[in-house]
Amino acid sequence: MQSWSSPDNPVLPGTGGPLRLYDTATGEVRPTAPGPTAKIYVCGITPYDATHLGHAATYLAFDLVQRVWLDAGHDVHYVQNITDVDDPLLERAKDTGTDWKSLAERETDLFRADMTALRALPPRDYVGVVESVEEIADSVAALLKESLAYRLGDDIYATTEGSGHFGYESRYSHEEMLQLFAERGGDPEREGKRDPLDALLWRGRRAGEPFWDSAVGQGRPGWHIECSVIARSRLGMSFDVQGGGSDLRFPHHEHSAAHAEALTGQWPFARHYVHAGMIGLDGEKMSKSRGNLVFVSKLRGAKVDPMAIRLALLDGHYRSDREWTGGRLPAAEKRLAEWRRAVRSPMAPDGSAVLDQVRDRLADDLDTESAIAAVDRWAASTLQQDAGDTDERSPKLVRDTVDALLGIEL
Ligand code: 5CA
Ligand code: ZN
Repeated sequence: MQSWSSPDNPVLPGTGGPLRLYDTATGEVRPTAPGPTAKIYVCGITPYDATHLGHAATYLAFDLVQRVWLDAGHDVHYVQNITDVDDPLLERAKDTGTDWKSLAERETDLFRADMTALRALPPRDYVGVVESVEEIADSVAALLKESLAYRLGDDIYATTEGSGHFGYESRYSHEEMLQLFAERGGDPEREGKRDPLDALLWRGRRAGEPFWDSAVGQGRPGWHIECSVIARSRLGMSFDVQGGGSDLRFPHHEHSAAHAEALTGQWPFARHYVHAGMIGLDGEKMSKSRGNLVFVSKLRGAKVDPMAIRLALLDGHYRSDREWTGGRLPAAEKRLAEWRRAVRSPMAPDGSAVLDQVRDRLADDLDTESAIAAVDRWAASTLQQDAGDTDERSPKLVRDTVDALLGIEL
């Protein structure tokens, strides 16, 4: 699939330090330790509706990971998938009388446009499930051959034993896993499964559903094996960061890891599992199924500056669940206007302290609030001295810092 275009990214003087991130699997903030090329996989959208602010917040958190690594001198190999065939997409297409392929294409286009407007750096590999069916089926066949998977009717399930580490990523109790599995697309109650937590690898052909001919018969891939295969084939095992929202901690990331580990006999799938908190509206997680959504494209359509949306979403720690309230956008617009006035002020002081502080704060598990506060302090002191006489002799360093590290164009 085609990715989206990259914004210009200024190179800052010097280099940033190593990025520390909270790892769900170990429960601690640990340094990431990439080689010359840092490798990251971020779970992509299921394109049956437009990008809402929850999606955007999650992708912006991982955009910062990429920016901090680039600033630390790494090349970055970023892979993202598109779940362009799945139950919710097919249901929405049916309910609205739309062809599922056109629906996926339309919403993926909108997502690309939203990400471009928000100045998210694009993935190097943007990979659809539909274009990956063959390689996914080959992996399912390999699991069957090793007796790490079994057939149940026309479907195929993975055993949870294959990896030898099942449960390490999410660290939930068996009871919690069972409950989350039932809530998030699993089928613990299905008769004939060897273990209730076994995950669907391949869904045999059903009447009225799209299917493909493959090494394991007719049908379509299950959810977790998609990301498992797409990530492993592009990045190999033990890549640096597997990312997504906290609702992917279990079962999705646990099973994706387990499938790859079972198949290769290598561990771990990823060296860090990183999860962004949920954005809520009116006390509930913002979700397509609940319908309580604020869309990025709607805000853009209402001429809201995407940089204000970006700043509003970054003004909160990426790991905390947070509410989108009516005051967030006006506050971000005000802050953005101040920063823009400050970088145009002839009184602006040298920005190297701002660069040091923003670098330091982002490297510490993406502490965006403190990074923003550092720019605020600089802007306030600049504007205090400013008699209101502005010109274009902008202090380039702060402008570049805010651009390269926070992704905000002033
Ligand atoms: N296609 C799968 C991943 S392979 C999927 O979960 N798609 S999604 O469209 O439902 O979500 C895309 C990303 O947005 C996921 O990382 C998900 O965790 C995140 N996300 C969904 N809702 C929210 C929310 N309210 N707040 C923050 N992140 C969210
Ligand atoms: Zn995924």
